[in-house]
Amino acid sequence: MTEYVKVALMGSGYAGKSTLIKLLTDGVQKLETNYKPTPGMSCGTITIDASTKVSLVEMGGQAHFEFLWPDFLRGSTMVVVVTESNPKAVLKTRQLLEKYKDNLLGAKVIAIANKQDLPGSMRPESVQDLLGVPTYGMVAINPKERLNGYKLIVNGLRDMVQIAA
Ligand SMILES: Nc1nc2c(ncn2[C@@H]2O[C@H](COP(=O)(O)OP(=O)(O)O)[C@@H](O)[C@H]2O)c(=O)[nH]1
Ligand SMILES: [Mg+2]
Repeated sequence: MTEYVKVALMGSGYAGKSTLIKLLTDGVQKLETNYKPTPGMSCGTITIDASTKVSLVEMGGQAHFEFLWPDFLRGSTMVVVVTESNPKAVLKTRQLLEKYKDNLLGAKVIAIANKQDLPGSMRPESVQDLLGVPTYGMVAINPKERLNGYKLIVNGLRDMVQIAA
């Protein structure tokens, strides 16, 4: 029987959550780069091993969806906080983490400092100092980052669920 593990992507609109789902999801080849705000929810599947699949889910980031976040976060084995890497965005993300910290209890939480390709990006270590959770740099529009991103999810889940090999 296949077990589905829920991994929720959390973060402001425009951070790169949908792009990350496309980067990591089984069988998606082409990365679209024109921005469309996610209406409601978006979801993709990652196969980990014969009996484990990950449901990677994103909640629409716009403020008018925020009241749904606690429900959306519930039952997540892992929460990936996605942020743009400019200082203003990182501070906004810190506020979000503070506001929803009770909803993150029991989940493995990591952050992705996305858009490292843009000038003026903070380094992942500096973002980590502000966010207080393990933080990894990413360029979600670069297909070469697919394996890196995949490893972040799998290694994060290793503490939480049984994974073969
Ligand atoms: N330069 C750059 N742009 C990115 C990167 N990741 C995402 N984007 C762009 O940022 C915009 C918002 O991305 P999206 O995934 O829709 O954000 P979401 O609202 O968090 O789902 C899109 O135009 C993406 O192409 C990145 O690593 N670098
Ligand atoms: Mg989106």
